Amino acid sequence: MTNPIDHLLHENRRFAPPEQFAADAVATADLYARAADPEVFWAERARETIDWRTPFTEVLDWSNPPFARWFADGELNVAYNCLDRHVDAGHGDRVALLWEGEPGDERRITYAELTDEVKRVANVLIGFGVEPGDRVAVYLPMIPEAVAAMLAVARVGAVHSVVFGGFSADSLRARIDDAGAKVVITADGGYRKGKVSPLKPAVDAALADRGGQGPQASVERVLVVRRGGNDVEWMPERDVWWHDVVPAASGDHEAPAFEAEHPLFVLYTSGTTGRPKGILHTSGGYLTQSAYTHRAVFDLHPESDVYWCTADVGWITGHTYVVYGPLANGATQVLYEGTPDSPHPGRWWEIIEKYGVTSFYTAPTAIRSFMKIGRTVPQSFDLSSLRVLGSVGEPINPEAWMWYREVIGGGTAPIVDTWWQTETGAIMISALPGVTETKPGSAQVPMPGISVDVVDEQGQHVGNDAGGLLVATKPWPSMLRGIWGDPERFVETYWEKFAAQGYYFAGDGARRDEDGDIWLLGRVDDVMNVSGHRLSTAEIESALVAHEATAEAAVVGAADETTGQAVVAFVVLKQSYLDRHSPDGLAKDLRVWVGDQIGPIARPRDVYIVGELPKTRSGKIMRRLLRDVAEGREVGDTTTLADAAVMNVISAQVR
Ligand code: 7RM
Repeated sequence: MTNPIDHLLHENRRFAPPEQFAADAVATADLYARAADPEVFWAERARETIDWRTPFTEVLDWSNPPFARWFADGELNVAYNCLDRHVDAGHGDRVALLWEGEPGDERRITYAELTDEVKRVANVLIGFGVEPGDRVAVYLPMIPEAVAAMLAVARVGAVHSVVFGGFSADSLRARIDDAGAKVVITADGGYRKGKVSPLKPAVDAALADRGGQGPQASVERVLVVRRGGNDVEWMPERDVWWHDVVPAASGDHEAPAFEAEHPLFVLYTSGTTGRPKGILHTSGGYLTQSAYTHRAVFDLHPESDVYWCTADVGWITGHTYVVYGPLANGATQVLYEGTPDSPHPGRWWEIIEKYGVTSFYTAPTAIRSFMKIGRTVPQSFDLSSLRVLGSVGEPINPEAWMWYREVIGGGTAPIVDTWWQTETGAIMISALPGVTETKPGSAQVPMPGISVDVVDEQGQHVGNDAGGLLVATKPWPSMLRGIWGDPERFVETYWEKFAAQGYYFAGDGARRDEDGDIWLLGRVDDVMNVSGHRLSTAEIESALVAHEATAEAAVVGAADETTGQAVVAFVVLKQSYLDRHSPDGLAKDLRVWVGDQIGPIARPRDVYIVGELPKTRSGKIMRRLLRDVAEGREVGDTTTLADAAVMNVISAQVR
C-alpha cells in the first residue's frame, strides 16, 4: 500500500498571531530548539512547574518498555502543588473557581478557601479508612465539590476514578467493580436542562445487594453532597452527608509526599468495542505535562486571565484542563454546571461576558451546534475579552474553525487545535498561540518535547503531503502507565502494531501537508475504502460542512457491490438555511458539491438529511451506528449515546 490514506482537500489560509500577543507570549519560538533533547527539556519543565518534596535525579526510565517511569526517585504531593503552595506564595485571595450553577446561583472560591476545604475532605477520607493506593469513585455534577473531591483523594495518595454524572447505574457499577472502589463521592442530584437530574439513586442501584450474583460491592462509604435538593434514600451505616462531616472535620492536614510514579487516577474510556478500559495515570510526569501545556498552549498569565474549559470533570479534558493543569498554574477559572442552552441558547456567551473570560477551550461539536442555530445569538453578547480559543475532541473542519475565529474570536484571537487522548494525558499536538501561523483545520505541530510521526502500515515515515497512521515515537511524561488490572491489553492495544519500532499507536489517521503540518483524519476504524482509495471521514465531512446549507456532517463507508464501499453521508442543516430554502433537491446538490470540492471518488452515494447526529456523551460522533443504518442492519449497542432516541429517528428517516 503506497498511500495509506488519500488526501483530497487543500487549505491555504494562514493567520499569524497578533503582534502584541506574540510580544507578551508565554511560549516562544526558541522552545523547539530547547527541546532538542526531550529528556533535558522535560526535566527542566518538571523542576520549574512542580514543587518537589524530594528532587528527582532520574528523568526517564525506559528499561522496561512500554512501562515508562518518569522522575521516579522524586517525591511530591499533587494536591499541595495545586493548592497550598499558591497560598504559601501569597496568592490565597486569588479566585480559583468562578462557579456558575445552571439555575444562575454562583460561588467564588479562592485558593485559600479551596485549600481549606480539600484539607477537611482529606481528613474525612482518612476517617473512612482510605489509605494510599485505595480507589475512590467520584460521581458528581460540575460543582466545586467535584474539584475538591478529586484533589482530596489525590492529597491522601488514593486513586480517583471519576465517572461522568450522565452515566447509568450499570456503567457506574462496572467501573466501581473494576477498580474495587472503597468509597463513592456523589450528590443527591445536579441541574441539567432546567431540571434536577438525580445521581444518588444510581449509586444506590449500582451498590444494591447482588443476591450472590457477581462480585460483592467493595464500597464501604458513600459521601453525599446536597445539590439538587431531591429526596434520596439513605443507608445510615454507609451514607454520610458532606455538609455534616466536611465543615466539622479538622482543617489541618499536612500533605504527605508520594513517589512520582504513585498512581493518581484511573479514567475509563469506552473505546469502540468491549469492556471499558481503566486508563491509569501517575503523579509527577502527568502533573508536569498538564501544567506546562496548559500554560504554554493557553498563554496563561495567571494574574490577569480568566480561563474557561467547558469539559466535564468526567472526561480527561476535565481532569487535565479543569483540575490539574489550571490549578497547578494558579489560574482563575470558570466552572459551569449546566448545558450550553439552558435556560437560553446564549448561556455560554452570557457567561463569557459576565466573567470577562479571556481563554476559552471547547469542542468542535459545540461550535458546530452553535453554527446550526446561527451567529445572531453569540453576537448579542460582548465577547471582546476573549484572546485565545482552543478546540479539542474531534477534527475541527476549516468551516467551523473560521466561524469560531470570526464570530467568537472577533477575527483576531488565535485558535489552538489541540490533539491528544485520555491515554496521552495531556496535549501532544498544537500550535503555540504566540508563535505558530495557524491554519484552519490542522492541529499542526507536536508540542516541544513531544515526538510524533505519520507512518504507513509498516511503520515507515510517510513524508510530506501523504496520509497514514499517527504514532508517538518517544515516551512522554503524561503517558498512560497501563490499563487498570490488564497489562496485556495495554501492550496489545497500543504497542503491538509497531512493536518493531517501539512506537505508540494512537488509532487515528493523519496526514502531513506540504509544509509538514499534521492534519487529523479521524479514527482509523472509520476510514472508508472506495474502489481501492482509502478516504478519511474528516475530509469529506469538511467538504459537506463547507456548503452554506450544512452545519454538521458524518460520513461512513457502506458495503457496495461495485466499489467495495460507498460513501454515505448524514447531514444536519443550518437553521438560517431552512428559514429561507426548502431542503428538496439538496441531497443531490450536496453530492455534486462534494464531487466538485474534492473529486468524484469522494462523492457520496447517498446523502441523508437528518435532525441530529448520534454522539457520545462527550460529543464525539458515533459513526459505527450510522454504518449499521447505512448497511440496513439492526442498530448496535447504543448505551454510550448521549440521546438514545436519536438513532430511532435517523433509522426511520432513512427507511
Ligand atoms: C482529549 C480527548 C481521543 C480521540 C483521539 C482523536 C480525537 C481529540 C482531536 C481529535 C482531531 C483534535 N480525549 N481527537 N482531539 N481529533 N483533532 N484536536 O478527546 O480520549 O476522549 O478522545 O479524540 O480521535 O484519538 S479522548
